[in-house]
Amino acid sequence: MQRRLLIVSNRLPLTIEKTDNLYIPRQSSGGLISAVEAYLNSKGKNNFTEQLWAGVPGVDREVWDKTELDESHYQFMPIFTSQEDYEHYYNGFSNSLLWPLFHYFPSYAAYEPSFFEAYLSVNKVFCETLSATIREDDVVWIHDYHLLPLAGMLREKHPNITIGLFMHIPFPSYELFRVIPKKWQRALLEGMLGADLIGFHTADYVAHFLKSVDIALKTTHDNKYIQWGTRQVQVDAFPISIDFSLFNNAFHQPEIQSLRKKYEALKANKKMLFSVDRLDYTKGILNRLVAYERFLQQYPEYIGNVVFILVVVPSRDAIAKYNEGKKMIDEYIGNLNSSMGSINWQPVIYQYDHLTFEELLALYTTCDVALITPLRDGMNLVAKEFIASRQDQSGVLILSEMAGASAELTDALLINPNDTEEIAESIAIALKLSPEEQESRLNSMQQAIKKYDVNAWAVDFFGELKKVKSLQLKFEVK
Ligand code: GDG
Repeated sequence: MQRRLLIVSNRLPLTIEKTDNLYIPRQSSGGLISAVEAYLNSKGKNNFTEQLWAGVPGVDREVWDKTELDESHYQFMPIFTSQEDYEHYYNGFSNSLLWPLFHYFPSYAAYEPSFFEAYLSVNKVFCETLSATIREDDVVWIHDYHLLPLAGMLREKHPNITIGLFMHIPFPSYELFRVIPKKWQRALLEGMLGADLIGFHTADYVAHFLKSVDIALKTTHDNKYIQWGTRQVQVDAFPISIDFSLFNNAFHQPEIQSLRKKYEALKANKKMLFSVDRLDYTKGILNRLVAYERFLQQYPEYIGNVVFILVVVPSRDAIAKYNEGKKMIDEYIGNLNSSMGSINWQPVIYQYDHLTFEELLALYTTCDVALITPLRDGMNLVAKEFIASRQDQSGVLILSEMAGASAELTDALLINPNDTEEIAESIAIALKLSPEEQESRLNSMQQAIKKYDVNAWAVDFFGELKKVKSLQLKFEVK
């Protein structure tokens, strides 16, 4: 049987911009979009007859209707909500409670009942819009923490549909989850259990989720299965990945080569450190800067001989914590450049803006060290992309142990992001690592990513979804 795939995420993977009376969609960036797009674009490797992507478009219906869309790989299903509800659902419950709490920042969490109500309302709008077109044999693939109640809502209306839910962020230990009001805990977990398969990046997140369900909903799980009413729900780890070939083959693309030359000229004979993140307190940008300054103090021979290219991509700027974070980063860089820099040398070159794919790849492949220091990160695709891009087999990855990716990328120089001395020392070690050692570490990590690329991740997820569904319904999914 051939079936449709309905992808559901908070936002559609595009940002609509107005130029000369024309509305032009530009692809948005972010980990979820990178991974799901990569899977959808791998033509011929999936078995679905049609692919639809449902989410909020970020513009009103009138503008949406005027936008020129490319629907060659999948069709868009826009979800329209009231502005106020969306604000409380997105900036409120999703990003001022779930995001900070699930990333171990409980002091940043806001417990506002109106946010919770809006969170449920917007999930209901998603449910109603989807329900209008859903078919019993559709496979629904829900993404992330914005839409935790949705599977439960859809299940009530369509008891037999196949639903997979994938969480892109960590699931915290029960000690953190339990601080959420009990009624909300139950709504979130019961909603999630509407899915047939719930996927997380790591075995730790799976264990945390199972424990939270057992305690909050008084269930007992059997290995990776939870008996929920008449259904068996599977909970499993699927470490998200990237399109390895895309990043690996980019090395010799003419545009990337010529940009690389430009960056190499900027680098001159200096060593180059590079990092790129969305603006987010979880990404550890400030502690990275503190550690870099410490490195320059501890190893003064590098003063004037190293440069740190720091790219921060604007994100969630309507939330106060993000604005405050931006100010602190701006100030820190200003102080560092003025206290240690000179007319001839700036320790940090800073861009607060999005990069094109070509610029990103040219920077991945020009730098000597990628410095990735999140305080918490579900996975971190930048780390995998950097490794895959190094077809020249040189370069070193310094990676936080608090990123999900550290469970797989064990040949990186792993650091604790709170340990300034350790990061400073690792930068010095990275800059002295022999070419043979760089190659051997890169090679083993490249093999791992190549083997479990984004397509393998999705195929693995759909394979398990098919198995758990056939346990319940005994039907064939082709
Ligand atoms: C969430 C989780 C998890 C970034 N800046 C630019 C740009 N990007 C692309 C990167 C990468 C993606 O965005 C960022 O992905 P990450 O995984 O590093 O981080 P989040 O956005 O926080 O993603 C994360 C992920 O979901 C997937 O499950 O790994 O833990 O937080 O692909 O390349 N791309 C371009 N220009 C930029 O300036 N072209």
